[in-house]
Amino acid sequence: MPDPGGLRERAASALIGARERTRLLTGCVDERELTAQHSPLMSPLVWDLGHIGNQEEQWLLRAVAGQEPLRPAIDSVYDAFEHPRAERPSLPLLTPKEARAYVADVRSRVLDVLDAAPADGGGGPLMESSFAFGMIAQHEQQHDETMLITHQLRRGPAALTAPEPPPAAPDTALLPAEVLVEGGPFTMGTSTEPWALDNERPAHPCFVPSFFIDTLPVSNGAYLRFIQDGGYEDPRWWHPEGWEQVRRHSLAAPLFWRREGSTWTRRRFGVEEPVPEAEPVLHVSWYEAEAYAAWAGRRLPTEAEWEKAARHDPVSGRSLRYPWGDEDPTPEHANLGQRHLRPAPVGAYARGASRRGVRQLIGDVWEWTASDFLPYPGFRAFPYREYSEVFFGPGHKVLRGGSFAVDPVACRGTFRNWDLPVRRQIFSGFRTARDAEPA
Ligand code: AVJ
Ligand code: FE
Repeated sequence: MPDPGGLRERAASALIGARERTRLLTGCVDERELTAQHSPLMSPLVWDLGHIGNQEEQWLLRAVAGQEPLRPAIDSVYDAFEHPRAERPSLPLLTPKEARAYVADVRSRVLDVLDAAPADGGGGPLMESSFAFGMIAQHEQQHDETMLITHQLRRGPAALTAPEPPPAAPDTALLPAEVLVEGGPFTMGTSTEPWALDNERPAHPCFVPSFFIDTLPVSNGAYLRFIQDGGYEDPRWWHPEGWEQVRRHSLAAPLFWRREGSTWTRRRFGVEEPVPEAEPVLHVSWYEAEAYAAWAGRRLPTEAEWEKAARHDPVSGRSLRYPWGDEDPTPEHANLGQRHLRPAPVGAYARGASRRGVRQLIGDVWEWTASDFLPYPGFRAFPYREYSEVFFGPGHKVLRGGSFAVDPVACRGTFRNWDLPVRRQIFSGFRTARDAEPA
């Protein structure tokens, strides 16, 4: 079939890229480790695998192509809303062998559907279903990030390796600590990004007063000074619920850190190593990020501030797709796609800087914002309420920018992630902001 606009090619390569990563994450440990629960916070890896295939079957084979269910009996097993993660090991899961056969069967049928879809550059059937293919590729990539978190929580020797990320750019020491973003309106969200999910839509004007934002994410070295200054012992810096967490769980540092006399080490994908001071801090909760910011005399940026810093071009007044412009990310722009198993040092990726010079907004670490996860004005849930709508409200905080574990297909200047403020097994860090004094 012809492929005007390259829609078919883009969808196929996004699906194939996601599956290569899934195969790596589920192929580097044995059967026992695939079915084990490495943490009550996570599913067994084999559940994620079956769920990836089941969502693909439901949204592409059944909804788009109108096919009959392949295995209707397993729908409920892989329904994330029916079963919380902690109880998934006790479900009648497909075995690793069965799950692999199932996802491969679904995928070969999906590629046939894609191949046969009538192409119509003018917004015909392929254009319309292109979103569904993009959504499913993003869904698989999101579960690949979830599986990478499971790998990080897993005990035992390393199962994954990757080359080191690039160093900080030579100009890092000369960068200003913060950047001014002048007050005024900008366009938040998108109505044109073809694979943007429901919560990123629609584009709408948003007025943001002047503020300063950190040029770089907060580093381990800076976070260590908070620890050494008694940050975890002083309720002044903490949200009451954050302080409650500190006391109940005796928190004293980010997750996976361990004190060895006067030095700190951390466990990273099965390897114990000294905490690298120049790297963005990772595995902190929203409460820890907020406490650090209070201690530093600053605050977390709101979600609108983060997006304006990342997308607004002060010259044209337009909102860009990415901090550097409208081109898709390359390995020169950002640390994405699990090419590396860690963030790059702060100051890396000079080519990925925003128009105002803010670095590493995309990739490296997810950045906590001050904001609750809420719908934009004009929000419409699609294709299902359970993707975003059921999570709206004060219980979930927004994270922006994506981590080293996020694939470019699931990462844009408009992309919104969310989680509970206590969560810290995720690849989360932050940067800080402050109000600009009125001129
Ligand atoms: C957007 C990362 C919060 O993993 O819970 C996966 C993505 N939604 N399957 C999640 C998602 C349905 C979601 N997050
Ligand atoms: Fe899912």
